[in-house]
Amino acid sequence: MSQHNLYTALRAAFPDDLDAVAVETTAADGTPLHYTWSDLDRASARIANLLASLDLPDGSRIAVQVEKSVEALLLYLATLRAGHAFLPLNTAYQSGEIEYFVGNAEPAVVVCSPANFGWVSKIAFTAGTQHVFTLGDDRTGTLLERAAHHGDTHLPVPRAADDLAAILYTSGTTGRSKGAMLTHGNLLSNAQVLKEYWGFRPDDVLIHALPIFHVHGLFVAIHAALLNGSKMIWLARFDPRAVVAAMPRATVFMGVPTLYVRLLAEPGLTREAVRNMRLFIAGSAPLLIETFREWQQRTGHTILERYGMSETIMLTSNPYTADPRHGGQDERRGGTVGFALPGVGLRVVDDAGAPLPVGEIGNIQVRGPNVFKGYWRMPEKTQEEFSTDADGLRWFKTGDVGRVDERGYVSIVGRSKDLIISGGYNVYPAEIEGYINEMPGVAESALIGVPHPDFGEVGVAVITPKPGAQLDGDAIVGRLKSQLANFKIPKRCFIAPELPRNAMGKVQKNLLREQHKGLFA
Ligand code: MCA
Ligand code: AMP
Repeated sequence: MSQHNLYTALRAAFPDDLDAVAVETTAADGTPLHYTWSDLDRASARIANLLASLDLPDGSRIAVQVEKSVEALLLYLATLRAGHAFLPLNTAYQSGEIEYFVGNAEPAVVVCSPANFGWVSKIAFTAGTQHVFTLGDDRTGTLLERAAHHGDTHLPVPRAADDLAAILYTSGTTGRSKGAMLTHGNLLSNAQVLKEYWGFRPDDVLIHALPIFHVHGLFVAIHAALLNGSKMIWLARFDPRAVVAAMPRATVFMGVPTLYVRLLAEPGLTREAVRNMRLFIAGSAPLLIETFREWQQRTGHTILERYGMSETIMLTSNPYTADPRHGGQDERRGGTVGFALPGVGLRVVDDAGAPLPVGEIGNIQVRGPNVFKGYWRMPEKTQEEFSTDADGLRWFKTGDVGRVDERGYVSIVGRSKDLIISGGYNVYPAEIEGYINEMPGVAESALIGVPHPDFGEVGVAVITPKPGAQLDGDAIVGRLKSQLANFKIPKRCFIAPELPRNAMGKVQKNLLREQHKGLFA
């Protein structure tokens, strides 16, 4: 069964010349660093051997909250090799958030930044975790110290396609986050489809400028490069100038729309700068048509927009070259997310679950080998999110609202889930409202998404006080900052005597959105 261990497939795609450079990056002090394919294989073997030496139960969760580094990538590869489940956590998460994830996932191993060891290890040990290691972004920490004592060869643990490879927490519309369980088969099948669909070539060079704790940076980008034996130019954080400077040596770039907006503000972005590039891919949030057009005019390149989710990895994509399934159509259409990827079933249904005719707007449901196994220890929630059709096929309810045109192009026109996507990060209003509502003097609150020129959308809170209470929006923001990841903090807080409600008593967020839509214009 070892052929289903994702690492086996990635390793098989490494080039013959293992001494060629696989990852090029820069240390924090500016020193250039090069990792060969052999380095990736041997260093991840050492960490896999360390994990094996801990005698962990099969399928243990390895929770990781560390700054981006090549060593963090090695830890991901090592976790696959060792047959455990990788659980990446956003570096912006604060102690309350980490406490929930660790309590819920019960990881056998937690890896954190050396600076956070004090509070993270306390949470981990309290939750019963046996092993806490540290990993800095400068090749320091106990993980590498311990791994250095282990051998640099390791055979991937045999895994079935259905075995768990990763858990990605994604917030729910109500209540707490749910852990989406992705298998080796989910990840590999999707990576193989994208490799073909996006025409990846061994001589491609990918600029990797995204965080590696979500699907986009961790799976879509890394697997695309590794499954092709393509080099990555690895940037620890997104810096538009550094991305433009890397372009003459690169061929592919992937980013959320905010990255494209910021690149367009960079004077160095010229046709000359992109002369070697073959493909720009965008996703994770809607790409504004203005950004799509401005990019075309400025660079001569047409951004390829695609759509996916943590639960499904990639679902649709605009074509890279002619798509024979769609009459040889090769146009990348702005404002659409393209066609359902090969192997992905996509349908649009009404609220009762009945399929709608071509062109009509409704709820998007999907199926395919990329669709996750279920939510970690939440069988009922999992069941609620799937529907079974008359032929017995199971469809996952995406919570996205859209349509498919007569040519097969999918457009996302809205969401049935109450979700704000800010700079590519998801913010679930219910979570933030919960924190605000617990503060003294607060009667109730509503978090709405309003348009923002940089982040696409940002959260704005409207809060009503209890009778006689005096509330201060800035103080509320200050308090939230100590409790929640920074991207979840409302950019503004308004105090209002009441929230608008409909006849059923439901808060009319659409009216609040309308009222505040020009806030950041
Ligand atoms: C940073 N800030 C934000 C965000 N990021 N505010 C709202 N939304 C954000 N996304 C705020 C911080 O709170 C802080 O505010 C200030 O900006 C500076 O923080 P810093 O960390 O320095 O910001 P940055 O480095 O400029 O980050 C912006 C960013 C980052 C590079 C756009 O947000 C980013 O990397 N986004 C990509 C997310 C991503 O990879 N998503 C993929 C999810 P203050 O100073 O007030 O504290 S995967 C997915 O969605 C699916 C499956 C898919 O289809 O791909
Ligand atoms: P996540 O929970 O981080 O996996 O976010 C998944 C959600 O991001 C999807 O359900 C969509 O709402 C949104 N999304 C991803 N890509 C796109 C896109 N290209 N256009 C519009 N929305 C997108």
